[in-house]
This record gives sequence, structure tokens and C-alpha cells, in this order.
Amino acid sequence: SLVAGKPGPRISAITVTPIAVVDPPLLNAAGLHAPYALRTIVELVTDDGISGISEIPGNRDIDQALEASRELLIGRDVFQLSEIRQVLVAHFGTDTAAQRGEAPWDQRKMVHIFSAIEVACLDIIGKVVGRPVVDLLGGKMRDRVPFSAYLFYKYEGAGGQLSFGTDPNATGWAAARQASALNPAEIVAQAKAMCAEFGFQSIKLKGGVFEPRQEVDAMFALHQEFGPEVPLRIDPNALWTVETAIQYGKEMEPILEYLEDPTRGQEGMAKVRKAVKTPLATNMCTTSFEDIPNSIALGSEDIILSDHHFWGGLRSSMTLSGICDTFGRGLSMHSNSHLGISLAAMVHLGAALPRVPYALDTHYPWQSDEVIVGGRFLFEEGSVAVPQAPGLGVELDRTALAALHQNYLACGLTKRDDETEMQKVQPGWKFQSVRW
Ligand code: GKR
Ligand code: MG
Repeated sequence: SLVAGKPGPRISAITVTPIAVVDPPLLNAAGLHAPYALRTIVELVTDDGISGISEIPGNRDIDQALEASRELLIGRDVFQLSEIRQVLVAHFGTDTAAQRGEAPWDQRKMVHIFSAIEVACLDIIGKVVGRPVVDLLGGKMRDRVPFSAYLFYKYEGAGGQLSFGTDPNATGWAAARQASALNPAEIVAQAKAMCAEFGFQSIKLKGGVFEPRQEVDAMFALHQEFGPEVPLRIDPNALWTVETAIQYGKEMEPILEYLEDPTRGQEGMAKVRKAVKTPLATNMCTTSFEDIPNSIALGSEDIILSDHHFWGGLRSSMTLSGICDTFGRGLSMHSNSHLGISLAAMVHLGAALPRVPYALDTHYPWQSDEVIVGGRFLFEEGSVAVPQAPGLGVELDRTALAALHQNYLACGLTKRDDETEMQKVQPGWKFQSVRW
């Protein structure tokens, strides 16, 4: 029978729910994580009652823009993803590079909106055709997707209501996650606890917190503890000068798998890349398709850390993968504090990529809440099995969603602001885009 031209399921309802999830006091270049990380959960429902979901970083401006896009989206066929994107661009315009901001995380609006809508539509399409999202991205290249341990310097504290306090009854990783990590020995202890729980086989340290000597010492301490078979990375989020990056980059050549955003900007990265043998990775200097020509011209990195929340969705990330292939860039994945809907999308993408040469980033071990039925994802030997059910393969736990939305209302946060959080601990502390 002829199905061509048959309209697909049409969007009939859009629900945007901001939530706040417990996050420990993690340190980074921009300051300190608040006791709650904000996420936004988007649900689209079609006229024939199919629900599709997605998760993006929480930010009230983005939530409001999503609300404002409702009129443009109601009645649209979920299969018409290019048209949906075009309609959104025609209404809102596109983001500029400057809107990304200087913080470690991306602050553009439209990329998040595209991602939220596209992922929820793909969830619906998967349910309509009876296939997991990975099959909509070109098919499954692997059954399990490997992730890396993601270490943070941190103050003692569990986050959430406990804030800098701890739960004396916690055991295992839940206890280790509360401990302070302010020096190399404490970072090694954190790594051991996280790897014991999740089985990670690569390790990343979020740097840009202490002066480079301390952070580089922590990397050597990790190397000493885990040996040469565990790949290591450090990410100072562009806080080092070119000279500092070259000096410490050279020192760490024997122990690093890659060096992530050692310095700010494509020009600076290109200078470091010429001087240091270790591959350079970025989620800061080449962050959009518009940045690619200059990246290629300058040679600013070896590996682009994609993030479907910032690159405008899962299909855009597959496009990026093709571009990376063409220009000899590696591709891996960046992360922020997140729950299982984002993780499911990351796993489908990770399973569809032609190659996954580096274990992907995830903050998931730092979160304890969940918003999906069945609770938290399991990691085995550092990997997550690709969900097999149609669509994303995860369903909203509506009771959990309501509780996490209450957290959002109660905590009073409306956007991520690590500098303000840091000032509560160190009055007068100021973010500096280049520090050492
Ligand atoms: O969660 O503090 C954090 C990280 O610093 C995050 O915001 C970064 O975007 O993980 C990120 C990175 O790799 O730069
Ligand atoms: Mg990074």
C-alpha cells in the first residue's frame, strides 16, 4: 500500500518541567556547583497519544523559549525534523558564538531547544516504527557504550539538603562521593571508589581549580596508582596560558591519553598542539559547525567532544561525526550533570557512531536522583548497555518528576551560576577566563 505522503503523528501537547537534582559541591574553573543541578524535562505527546521525552540542562530563559515555541510546534508531524528546525530558526534566529559564553558549559539557547525537540521526536518516531533510537541514527555499531570516570576536586558534602554536610549512614560510592577531594591523595581515593563502583577503565580529572602544579601532581598520582593501562585525561577548562599548557602538557606527555582544553581559543590551542605530542580535545574552542572551518585552518584540536545538547541534537552529532572523519578529527563526548533521559540519548548516539576510540564523559555517578521508571542505569565495566525498547527505551517516572520539580521550586535556582556559589564559600572570588 502507498504510505508516502501519509501524515505522521502530530504534536498535540508539549510539557516543559524544570527539575532540580542533588549535586555535591564540585569545583571547577568557574567556581562551585550549587547543591542542586538544574535540568529540564520535555515531553511531547502526539494526537494519537504517543509520548516522547528529552532532557536538557536547566535554565529559566531556555525553558521560557521552549514554552514560546509551543505555538510553532503544535500540529507538526514529528517525522518532519528538518522543517521543525527551520520553523524554529525562522522564529528565533540562530545562536552566535559569543552566546556560548566563557564558562565551561554552553549557554546558547537554540542548540538546546533543537536538541530537546529533536530527541523527543526521535523517541516518538522510534515508538511508531518499533525501533530503538540508535536504529534511526544509522544502526547499532556496538551493544555497550564505554564511559570514563569523571573526577572532580570537591569540598566535603553530599549536596542537596545536606549541602556541605554528609550522611553518616552512606556506604561505598555514596560515602566516597561525599568526601572532600582537595589534593592528589584525595583525588586518587575518589578515583578508586568510583572505578570500584562503576568499573570505569579510563579516568578524567576536571582541572582548572588549583594551580597547575597540584593538578599535574594529581595526574601523576593517578598514573602511579592505576598504571599505564588506564588512559588518563585532564581538563583545565581553558584556564592555562599557552606557555603553561605547553610546559605541563610536555611534562604529562608520557601519561596522558589526551589533554582537554588546556588553553582558551582556537589560536592558543593550535599553538599548544604544535608543541605537545599528546592529542588535544575540546568542548570549548570548537563548539559549533560555524567553528569548524577555522578549526581546520588552524589545526586547533585532534578530538571534538560532542554533546547532543549543544550540537543541536543527535542527528547533528552524526553529521559532526562525518565532518570529523573527513578532516581527521576524533570524536568523543562531553557531559554535564544529568539524569537517565540524557544518558539514554548519549548511549544511543554512542552506539551509532562508527567509531568510539575514547570512553565518553559522563557526570552520572555524581547524581543520585532519577526521573525514569526503574531507577538508575547500571554500569558494567564502565559501560552502559544500549536500551533495546523502541525509542529512547526509557519512560518518565511521573512521581519522581513531580518530586524533582518540587525541589526546583523549593531551591529557588533558575540558572547555573558557579561563581555566585563559590562566593558563598570564598567571598569576593571571581571567575578569571585565563588564570595561570
Ligand atoms: O560540571 O563543572 C562541571 C564541568 O566543568 C562542566 O560544566 C563542563 O562543561 O564537563 C564539562 C567539560 O568537559 O568542560
Ligand atoms: Mg571539557
